[in-house]
Amino acid sequence: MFQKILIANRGEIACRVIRTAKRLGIATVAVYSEADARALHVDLADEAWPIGPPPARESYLAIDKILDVARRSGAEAIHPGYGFLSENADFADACAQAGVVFIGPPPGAIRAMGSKAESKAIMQRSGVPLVPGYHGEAQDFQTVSEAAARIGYPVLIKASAGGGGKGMRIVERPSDLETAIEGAKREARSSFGDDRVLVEKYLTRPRHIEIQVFADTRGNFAFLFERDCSIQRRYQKVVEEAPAPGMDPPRRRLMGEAAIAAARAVGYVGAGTVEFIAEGEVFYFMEMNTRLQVEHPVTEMITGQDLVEWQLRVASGEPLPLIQDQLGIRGHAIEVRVYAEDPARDFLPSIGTLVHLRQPREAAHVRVDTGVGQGHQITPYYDPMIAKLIVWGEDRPAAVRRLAGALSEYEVVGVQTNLGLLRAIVDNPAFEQARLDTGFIARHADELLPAITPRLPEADETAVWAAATLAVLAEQRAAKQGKAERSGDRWSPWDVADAWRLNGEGYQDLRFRRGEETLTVRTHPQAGGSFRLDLPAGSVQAEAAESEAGMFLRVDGISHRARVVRRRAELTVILAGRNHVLHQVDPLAPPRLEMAGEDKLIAPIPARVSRVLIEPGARVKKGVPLLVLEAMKMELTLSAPLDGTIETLRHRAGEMVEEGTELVTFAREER
Ligand code: MV4
Repeated sequence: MFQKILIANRGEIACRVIRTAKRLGIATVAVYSEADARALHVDLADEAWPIGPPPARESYLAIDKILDVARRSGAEAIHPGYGFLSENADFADACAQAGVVFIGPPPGAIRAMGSKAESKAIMQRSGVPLVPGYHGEAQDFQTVSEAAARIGYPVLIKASAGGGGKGMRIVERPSDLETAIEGAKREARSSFGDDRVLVEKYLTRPRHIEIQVFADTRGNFAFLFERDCSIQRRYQKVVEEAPAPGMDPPRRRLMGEAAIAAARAVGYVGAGTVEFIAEGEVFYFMEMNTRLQVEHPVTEMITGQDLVEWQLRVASGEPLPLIQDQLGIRGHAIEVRVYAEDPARDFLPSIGTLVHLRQPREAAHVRVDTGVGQGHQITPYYDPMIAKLIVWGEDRPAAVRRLAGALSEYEVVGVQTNLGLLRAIVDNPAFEQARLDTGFIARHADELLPAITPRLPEADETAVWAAATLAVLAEQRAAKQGKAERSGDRWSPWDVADAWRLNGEGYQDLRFRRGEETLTVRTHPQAGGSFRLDLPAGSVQAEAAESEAGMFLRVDGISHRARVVRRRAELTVILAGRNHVLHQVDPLAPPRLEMAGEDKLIAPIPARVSRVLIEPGARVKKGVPLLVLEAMKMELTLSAPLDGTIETLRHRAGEMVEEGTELVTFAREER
């Protein structure tokens, strides 16, 4: 077994690998970019080496820098995690040339499975079922249309060089085929520089079921059963679970053996995942991932195995820790990916500081794999994952219940998150009844992604205002007590925060703003530390007690749990599983500057200007693309907010811009 390994990754997977290495007594070397200098994985590792500026291509993708650290630190092996260099055959080759063990499959297997056409040809030879279709070189319309007729409509046109759904076109009838092929070719050419297409039988409601396979250097193979990853959004997995609902043992064995056949065909070693789309009784090969998947923890939870330990043992030449017949399934596990994304901006990454972060309490059957903590930054350079939440239950309903409970414990302030979507999925009857397929989110979009946030029940609405008000009053009391203690006259009447007034009952008015709504709450201190609050819905009796677990609030006898987090004048009240943002209005503050109107083009998130599409002086119509921004391997096209003449372009291609930066100004006469 290794004495010291380097983890060529960051975030939750780096922390996760370090955790297993430590348990096995293996020393760990972390690498970090300037943006990650205070990241969690840097703290957890035995040693940490800087490898460059934040952009991944100058740090986590910089093969020479990583191998240089491996050499200088004496690391014998490198764990690539997932993403970054984990499926880069050239990196695996470079490790071998540097005499460092790459903890992953042989480069040849990576290359074979990296090519869509080659991987399908290998599957065909190995008897692994492929979707009925045509993948040939001849691309003339006659050939493709005859193939489509043979397959039977509906068919799916896909880019041969593509992946992740780019360029896919569903064709319901022959008359639509030619247009669809032209569209797919155009998109394939612009996305992949290769306009070849293939045509397949279209499965209308498929499930995404993948098999975890493992192979060692002694020719042993095993499959660690399946995961169902059907709930995806824009081809990104959102919920993963194991075992797949409704899977029966004979079919599981069939799929497992097909997956092992695929792995064996390429001389596989290490952890791999064979992805299938399945519908009814049939299942077809989609692709093979030659890395440890993000969702591997659900497999670990139902098999009781540590897959990173398996990787380390196999990479150091040991045999598989268990053989097939020693592996079994116990219970059910579900994982959700908690992301800093903004549902109001089509789930664009939400960049910022995790001012407040409270993750579910870890327990026997609740696991939180995270790479961040309170106060850490979600930056525009990397995947905006906050954590993976994984739960286990004796059966699926128990796991679903435990997941709902764990999700209710999440508290995040400082960035937007997808927690609302995750909670809606887990509460959705179709999910609870395991009616899953890859169209799940699209089909239930109205319930899962409501255009407007549904109003809270009256009692919760009142509780939100009461929580904010009592939090401010508690702050004032604490400040007065602090002042009294510092003044040396603890009992001075001037320092009692009881809203005492000459000739009348004491009261204090507090003003808040929520969106466009401004509200004054008159507060009347009562005996025993409670307050009467005059709210829009009427007066209520309210009291609160603060603890590490948050605020315990009682309003007219009804109790609520809440958390109030202050950021300058902004108060975020976390209550009933949602964040409610209020602003405390300081009556003495100057009037709020009007926000920039729609006649400006400002950067919605920190990003790099990747393309400028216009010149100063150009006249543009509203909606015309002006700039393309790039953040975390995603492109965002910004269009003209009005008809007008471009006055100035503030930033050139290649420059980094902060969120809120003004990018383009329009000539004054048209503002
Ligand atoms: C399909 C399909 C239905 N029929 N192929 C999406 C991206 C790529 N991984 C393959 N994908 C699909 N291929 C045929 N013949 C449906 C999908 C698909 C999908 C597959 C797996 C997971 C999520 C998906 C979401 C939409 C479409």
